[in-house]
Amino acid sequence: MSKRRLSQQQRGRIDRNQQLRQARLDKGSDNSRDDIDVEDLGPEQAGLVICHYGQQLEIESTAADSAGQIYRCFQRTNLPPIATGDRVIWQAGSNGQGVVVALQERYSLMSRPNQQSVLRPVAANVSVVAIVIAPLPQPFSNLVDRYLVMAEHLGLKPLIVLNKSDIFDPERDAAITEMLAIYQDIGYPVIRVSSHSGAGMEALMNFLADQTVVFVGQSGVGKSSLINALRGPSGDEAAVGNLSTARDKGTHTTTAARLYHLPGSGDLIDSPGIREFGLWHMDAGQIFEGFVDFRPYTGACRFRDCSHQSEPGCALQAAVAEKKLHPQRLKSYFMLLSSLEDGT
Ligand SMILES: Nc1nc2c(ncn2[C@@H]2O[C@H](COP(=O)(O)OP(=O)(O)OP(=O)(O)O)[C@@H](O)[C@H]2O)c(=O)[nH]1
Ligand SMILES: [Mg+2]
Ligand SMILES: [Zn+2]
Repeated sequence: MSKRRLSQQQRGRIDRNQQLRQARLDKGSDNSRDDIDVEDLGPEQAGLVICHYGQQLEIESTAADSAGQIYRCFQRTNLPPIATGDRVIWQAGSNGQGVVVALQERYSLMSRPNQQSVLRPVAANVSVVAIVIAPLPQPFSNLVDRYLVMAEHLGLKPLIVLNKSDIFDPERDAAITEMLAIYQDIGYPVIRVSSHSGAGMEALMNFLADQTVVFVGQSGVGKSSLINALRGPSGDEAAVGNLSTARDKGTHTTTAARLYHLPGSGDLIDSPGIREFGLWHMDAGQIFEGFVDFRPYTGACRFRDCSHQSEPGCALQAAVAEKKLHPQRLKSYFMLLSSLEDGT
């Protein structure tokens, strides 16, 4: 292509931009996204994704002169899906909207399938997964196990948080005590707290200091309430929703993952509660590895393709018989495997 043709193209673009600017001046402020032309964008700068909902990203500037300011941005279509917690490069537009132009390397990415069974990124650059349960709504150990497998698979540190200790009833909730004992025996940290009474909150805060933590679990267990309690009065508290009166279930108050800074150092990511999610992006071997208490028995069964159901010489069944492995864990493992097969 000749230099002359290039310069003609350039001149054409300059003319078009001038017309656009003039049109904007004539109209006053204009919020339409189509008007953002490359030449209208400010310099590239670093930012942190605070929230991603629909097509929009909320980006917090991390540049020294504007640190902490929030901008609404779109992302360039050639970029992969971007999640809350991602570090990005973005450019401010002249109409208050910005454009994310690059995704920086992430050291972790937690994804899970959405309602339509499409695997979606939820939180990036997370170091701890806080799995929250409560006496109400009633916990499912299989859901906790799914989160544990996912955390192990991603190399993230899991923490199990029992919230609402103020309404914990040792008799009614005996099954929860038993469930938590299993996790503690395996070596998982368990912290009992109440975001309402403040009990245990200091221990939780100490565990989370300097970390980037994503709070996960069923709707209504109090993830947003815990985040509010950890941050203290801020003026931009996360929304909290009552349980449905009929069934003691959560009411899906949080609808998109959102990052909050702790007053000291550390970040908390609130996530929408879900009741179930599949692990079908993993294979059976990866799920086995996600049960850390099974690891001593890897390759120890008599048959190499042992299904650990009823074969002779099964090391896992032997460990259960010797009370070295809790039967509930094996049961949960089979449940996860069968959910892989039926795609749920
Ligand atoms: N008794 C008691 N209730 C609590 C506690 N923490 C939260 N709650 C209540 O539990 C309900 C649900 O709290 P949320 O913080 O909205 O729960 P969530 O896990 O964020 O729910 P989703 O956003 O729907 O996933 C609210 O009515 C809270 O007031 C607690 O420590 N004790
Ligand atoms: Mg919430
Ligand atoms: Zn076996």
